[in-house]
Amino acid sequence: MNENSHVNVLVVEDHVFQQDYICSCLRQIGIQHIVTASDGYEALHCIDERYHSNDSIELIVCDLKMPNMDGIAFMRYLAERQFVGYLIILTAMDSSIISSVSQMAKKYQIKLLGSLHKPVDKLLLNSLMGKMHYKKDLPSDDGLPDGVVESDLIHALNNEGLFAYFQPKFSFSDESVVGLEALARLVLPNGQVVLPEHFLHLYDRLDNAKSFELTVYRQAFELLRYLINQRIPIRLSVNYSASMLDNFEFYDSFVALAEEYNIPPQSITIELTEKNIIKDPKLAIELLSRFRVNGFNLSVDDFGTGYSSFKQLELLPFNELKVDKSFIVGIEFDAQKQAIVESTVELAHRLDLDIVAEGIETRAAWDMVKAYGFDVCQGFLTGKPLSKGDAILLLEKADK
Ligand code: G
Ligand code: MN
Repeated sequence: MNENSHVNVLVVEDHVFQQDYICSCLRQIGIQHIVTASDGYEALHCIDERYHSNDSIELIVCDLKMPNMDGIAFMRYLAERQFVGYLIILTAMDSSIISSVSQMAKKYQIKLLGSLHKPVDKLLLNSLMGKMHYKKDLPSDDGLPDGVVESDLIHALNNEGLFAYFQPKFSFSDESVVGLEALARLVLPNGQVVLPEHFLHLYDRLDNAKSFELTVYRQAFELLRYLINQRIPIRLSVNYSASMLDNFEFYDSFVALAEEYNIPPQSITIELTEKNIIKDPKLAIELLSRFRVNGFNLSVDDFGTGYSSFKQLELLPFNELKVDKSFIVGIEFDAQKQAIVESTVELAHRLDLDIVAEGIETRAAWDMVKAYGFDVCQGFLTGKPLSKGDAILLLEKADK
C-alpha cells in the first residue's frame, strides 16, 4: 500500500491525452483521490473551493506550458494564497528553465518536490511523492525550536550559552576525517540548539556583549590543542566575518589567541563568506595576505553565491574553495548544478585551490561529486555539527 494513497492530488494539464495518462500513472502507484483542471484558473477555483473543507488539495501536478495562465504565473498565484501543499511540475522544456522555475518556487516558499519530463515515468513520480514524508520528517536545521521565544535566547546569551559546534569534514579519497568546521551555536538550558541567524541580531541588546566570534575561536582552539596533544592530526576551519576585514585589532586578537593555545597556523583554515560585501578591498587584501604570510590557510566560503565570485578569487589570496551547498543539495537530479559544479572543480584545480563540497546529503551526491574531483566532503551524509564532546568521541574512535 502506498503511504500517500490518501493524498488529494490535483492534476493541471491542458492536453486531454496527457491528463488521462498522468491520472492513470497516479492510479497505478495507488493514489485514490485525483481531480483535474485544464488550466490555471480552473485549478485555482478548485483549490479555493476545497480550501475550507477537510478535503483540501495536498499535491498539485502541474504542466508549465498552458493556455490562459501558464504554470509559472500559476505558481505566483499559489504563493499569494500561501498554498501549503506540495507541487510537482511537468515539462518538456530544457534544464535551464526548470532550474530557474525551481529557484522561483523556493523564493516564493512553495514546496516543490521536483520536476518530471513528459511522458511521465510513474516510478519517478512515485519517488518524488516519497519526498512528501521525507520532508515532513526531516529534522529542521533552520527554524527556531518549538516554543522558544526571544527572551530565552537573550537569557542564554547572557549566561554563557554560546558554544562552538563542530561539523566533520571527510576526505573523498579514503573517507577519513580530515577536518572540523567550528560553527557558533546557542544551547538553551533544556539542551535545544539554536543557529546563529536566530540570535545574532540580539547582540546589541545584551548586558555586556563580547565578540561572539572570539568566544567560538577560543573553544575551537582549546579543542584543537587537546587533539594535537592526543596526536590526532586534524585541520580546524573557523568562520571569519567580512565586516572584520578592516579591523586590525581583531586580527591581532585572533593571532594572539592561536599563540596562546600554541596552535600551528598551518592547521587553521579561515573561511570567509563571499555573501557579505567587503567595505575596503585594500585593507582586506592586506589583512588576508598577512594571515597567509603567517601560515594560516584561507578559504572562500559559499562560493558562487556572492556578487563578485571571480573578482574575489583574483584579488584575495585563497588556497581553498568551498562550493556553496545550494549547488550541491539535489545535484543528482539537476543538470544545471552538475555543469556549474563540474566546471568549478576545473577552475579550482587550475588555480591550485583545494576544493570542498558542502551540503552532501546522499550517497548519490557523494559519488557524483567525488567523480568530479573534489577533495573534501562536508555534509549531513557524513556528519551533522556535533558538540565538543561528541566531536572528540568521533575523532578518538576514528583514530583507533
Ligand atoms: O559557514 P558555512 O556556510 O560553511 O556553514 C555551514 C552550515 O551549513 C552549517 O550551519 C551546517 O549545519 C550547514 N550544513 C552543513 N552540511 C549540510 C548539508 O548537508 N545540508 C544542509 N542543508 N545544510 C548543511
Ligand atoms: Mn563556513
